[in-house]
Amino acid sequence: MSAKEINFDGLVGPTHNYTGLSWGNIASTSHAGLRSSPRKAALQGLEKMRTLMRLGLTQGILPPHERPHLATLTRLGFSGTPQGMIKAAWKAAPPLLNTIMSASPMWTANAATVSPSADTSDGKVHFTPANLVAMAHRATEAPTTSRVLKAIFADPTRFVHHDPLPGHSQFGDEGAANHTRLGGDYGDPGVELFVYGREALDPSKPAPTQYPARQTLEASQAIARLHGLRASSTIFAQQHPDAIDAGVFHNDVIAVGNRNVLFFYEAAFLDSGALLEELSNLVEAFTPVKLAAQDVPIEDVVKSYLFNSQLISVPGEEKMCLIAPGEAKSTPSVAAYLDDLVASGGPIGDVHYMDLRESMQNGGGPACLRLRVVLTEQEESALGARVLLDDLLTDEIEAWIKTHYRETLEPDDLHDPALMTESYAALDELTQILQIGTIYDFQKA
Ligand code: SUG
Repeated sequence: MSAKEINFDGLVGPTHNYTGLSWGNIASTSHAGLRSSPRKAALQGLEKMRTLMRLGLTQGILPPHERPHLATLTRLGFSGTPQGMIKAAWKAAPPLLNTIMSASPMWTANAATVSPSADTSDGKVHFTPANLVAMAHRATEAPTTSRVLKAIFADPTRFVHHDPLPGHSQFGDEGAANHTRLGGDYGDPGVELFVYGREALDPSKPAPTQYPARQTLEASQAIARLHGLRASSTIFAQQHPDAIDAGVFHNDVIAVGNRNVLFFYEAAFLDSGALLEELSNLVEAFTPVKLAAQDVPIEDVVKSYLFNSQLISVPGEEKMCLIAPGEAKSTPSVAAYLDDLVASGGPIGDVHYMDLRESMQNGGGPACLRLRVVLTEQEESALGARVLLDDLLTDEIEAWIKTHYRETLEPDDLHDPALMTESYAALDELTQILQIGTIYDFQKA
């Protein structure tokens, strides 16, 4: 069956800010306290989407979540008017309010794990929203993500939605950021590679010592079971604990795959030898592209987010293309490596650099901002909302951003009650533009 990969990018929300919530994500902690630009962030993201469209790819979009997330404040014992709750939370502890103001759902690589219909035992596309339990500000995302995915992939004859895994660190799940599908054509049965940071049931196994390993083997195994994947073409590999301790909090910060190509850093996996052997047995014409540690130090890999590039097949082009962050160009060791890589005649023939600085300063590069969904033509035509971009919709979203988003936001602005009113009004309008129905709590009140 023929199928294509559609990137569903997260639209940056109106409260995009820097308060350093993600321990182990060096960009997030090192930019804490900076002034952000929600408008610039959203426009930078939209420009990436336009770039992929210009290359001939189908591009999807996922809406931001409601912020402030008042439901979390209610669960934490705050009550009264929304304005009163915000004031009380700020007074109790600003970090508490920061937690419910983060625009982190923009990084849709963490929204869910998705298995295409060619890989699943019932021939349907399976979705499991990530529980994101490792970080408090992200642990509240799954219910809204689930609502959004169910609204878009609504047809029960084609799409299956699982509940997020139980909310315990033993089942810590960060979604597609730790999941790569390899194989031939997108419509052919593929090999699903799950990369985990630690084995929760066996603490004697290697694990990072400084920063959290957010994804467990147990979570990855549960998703493979839920999705009905063939055991013979499902691989579980451990990320190198030293990489996590160097700031690689998700596998997509150190490796990226597409079809028969895996582009990765030498020190990405605990046992690269075994993984590469398994992949060469399972993937036809498997082509590993390895960056040696002696060519680029891991600090530059993390700083530049080289491996958080999107590796894409461009229609009509024989070679693949990287959609890389601008920081890869401004990091000399990485820029030189990429020039050589393109000139080498290997499977990667081109690099497009994108300015995503606003998202990057929170540790979110090109690949963090997108959820890959492989769909057949029939599945694509069954989508239940207006979320596939064309020029008209992209222009409408751009105008919507320019009308509603603030130019700048300081961390101290987050308790401004006007920010809530503005954000909710904007999001309410967006649901109409996207024809996605009622997905936010505030719309039900
Ligand atoms: O979970 N940053 C995100 C970045 C996610 C990147 N995603 C992938 N690698 N796929 C995170 O650490 C920072 C938010 C803040 O500090 O407000 C943040 O959540």
